[in-house]
Amino acid sequence: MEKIADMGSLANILRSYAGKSAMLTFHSVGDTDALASAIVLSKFFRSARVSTPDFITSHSKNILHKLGFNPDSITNFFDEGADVAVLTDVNNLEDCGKFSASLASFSGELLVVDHHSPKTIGRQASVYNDESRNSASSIVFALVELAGIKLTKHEANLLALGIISDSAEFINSTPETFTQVGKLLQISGASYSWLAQLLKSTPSAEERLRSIAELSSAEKNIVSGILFVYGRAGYQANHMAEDAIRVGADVSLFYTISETEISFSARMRPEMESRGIHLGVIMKGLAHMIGGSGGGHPGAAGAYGTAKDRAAEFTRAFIDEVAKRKGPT
Ligand SMILES: [Mn+2]
Repeated sequence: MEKIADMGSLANILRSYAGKSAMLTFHSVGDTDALASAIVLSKFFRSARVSTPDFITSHSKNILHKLGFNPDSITNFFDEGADVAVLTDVNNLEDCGKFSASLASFSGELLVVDHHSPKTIGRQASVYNDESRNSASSIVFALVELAGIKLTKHEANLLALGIISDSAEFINSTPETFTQVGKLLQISGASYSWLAQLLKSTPSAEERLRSIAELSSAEKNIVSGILFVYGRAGYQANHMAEDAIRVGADVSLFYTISETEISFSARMRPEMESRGIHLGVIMKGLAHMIGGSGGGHPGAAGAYGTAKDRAAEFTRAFIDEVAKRKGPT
């Protein structure tokens, strides 16, 4: 594993890849930042495919669709034949779910572009990690500018949404966040209110009714001063978890069960991060309980696995882990 010292060196590496083919991928359950950074980075290659280890969130799927991209072009095909595999928005193989093993044995080069705290990768890889940036999309836009690559209006909007969504709509931002989003809006000609609307797309009356019903039947408990809201979601666990935070929960955890697996989504109010709680770390640590994998960001994370009957144990362990981490670090 080789650390790439600065963005100039990263740009040089990408320049040297111009004639190559690439497969770009990201953490399991790809979000808007993961997708935006992968899709725009693919411009640096002669040919490229963006693949997800499992699926992408329905929210980001919706965003792709509304911005004029084809969400079905993102498949979960692992391209063994690519010259280069690129990981964005993730810096370890474990969080790449079903692609982990294939990435470990991938015979081509591996390039990592990420903004999370650095991790070790147990294989040859070139790694660019910039924790000072709040999103992978922010790194990719800086890179695009440095390399003098032109963005289409769609791409500019997508990168802007990657940055905005990972900054929790500017809550975790730096002056650079605003500068970049400003430049991207200039390129696309879109208004901020239109983009912000895409992040909030109002569900149908039926969907909202279901959310309210599910939220009111969810479990609610205060443990160590933390308000937890949790339970089974009939439809989309991530939306339920987000709704719970919106109505005042400190931490939420919802799951869905499909024919083959159980899938959890956890969310947390941003202020809780100062207590040293990192949901991504917690979900990753507990995923073995459901025979699968997990991970994500401090305030938004997921886990899925095949042990469909372990929902209650997983939930209990999750609450214990979060409550234990209470207190400033
Ligand atoms: Mn990200």
